Amino acid sequence: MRLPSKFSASALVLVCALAIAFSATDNSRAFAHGGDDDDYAAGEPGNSMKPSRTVEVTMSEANGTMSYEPAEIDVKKGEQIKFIVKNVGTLKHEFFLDSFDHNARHKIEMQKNPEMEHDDPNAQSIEPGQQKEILWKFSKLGSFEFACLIPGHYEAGMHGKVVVK
Ligand SMILES: [Cu+2]
Repeated sequence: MRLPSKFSASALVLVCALAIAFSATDNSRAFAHGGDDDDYAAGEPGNSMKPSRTVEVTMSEANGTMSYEPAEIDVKKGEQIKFIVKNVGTLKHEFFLDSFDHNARHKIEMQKNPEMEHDDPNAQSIEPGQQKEILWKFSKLGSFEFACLIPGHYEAGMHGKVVVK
């Protein structure tokens, strides 16, 4: 007889905790938007004092497509990656590393504000002929996305994924 009521009480606590967690997350993102997000879904900013593996990623356009090379990168959980992202194309591009969900939401914001510039630990805007570094620690398991959220670029093929195992 005690078990069901205990169960529902703890279920209720769990629901409340989730509701609070979600509203806190929403608030922090809403607050941070327009500036930088401190809510990183793909892991955490890297520490330059710690070892890292370098991965070069090039961005380009050709034959009506836009792409990253490589478009899929495998890492181990806890691994720190130094992305050297080179724009070898003729248009400005971005490297935006986040969850698929966050990128999808940010893409909608960029449709309203296409001139948005990014200079964050997980996101850089890169002019043609330039390169930037992103040092990132993949502290969470799962699949994450790097994408260019300049209107039209994602649809033209400019996205890739990082699989953390
Ligand atoms: Cu682009």
